[in-house]
Amino acid sequence: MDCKRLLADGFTLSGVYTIHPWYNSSVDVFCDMDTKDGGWTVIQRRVNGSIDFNRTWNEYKEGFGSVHSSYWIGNEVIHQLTKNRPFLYVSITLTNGNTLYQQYGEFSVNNETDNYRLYLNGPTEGTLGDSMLDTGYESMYDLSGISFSTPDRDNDRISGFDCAAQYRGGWWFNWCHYAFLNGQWYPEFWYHPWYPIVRSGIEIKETVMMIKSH
Ligand SMILES: [Ca+2]
Repeated sequence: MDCKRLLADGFTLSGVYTIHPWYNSSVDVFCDMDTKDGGWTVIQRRVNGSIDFNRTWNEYKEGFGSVHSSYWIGNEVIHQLTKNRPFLYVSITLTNGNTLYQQYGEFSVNNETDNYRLYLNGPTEGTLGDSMLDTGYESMYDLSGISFSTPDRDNDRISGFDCAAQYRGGWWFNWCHYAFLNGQWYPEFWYHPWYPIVRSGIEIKETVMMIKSH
């Protein structure tokens, strides 16, 4: 049971709900019942810098933060919720109030044995532009097919360099990235939140990553 199911059951207000991603499990999440027909399960949300996203492998696995403000729902939950390859919807709100978004047709995260490897597929559309799937030059920054890395576990594709430790957050790092929503909050240095539309140094007010099954 997820936010889409809750919406179908008549819960039409955005807010915090308890969902059951798999048998005998329960987890609190923020449900967005307004954006694009609602029913979105929020897996990442940041509204300020109060929650540090520079965390260990196990913290990213289990999740951290508060569903009432900023949180990462946890890679294990994301894995369980994405087995049917739902839509992924990303948004970034800037301090001038503008909200930019990008939607992808298919999103899933494999199990821990496979280092929570990302699968991402089109079609994609939005105002952020595609900085995850097809970034051009020799695919060095394409993130589909890439393992998850944290500052204490380097699974990126650069030998002799540790993207997660260098940029201080967990993510699917290739060589390293054009998109990275778990970076350090302003005024700390956040490298390429969503290049080239949201470059390093552009102040961010809110980020959201959310999913909805087809
Ligand atoms: Ca490396």
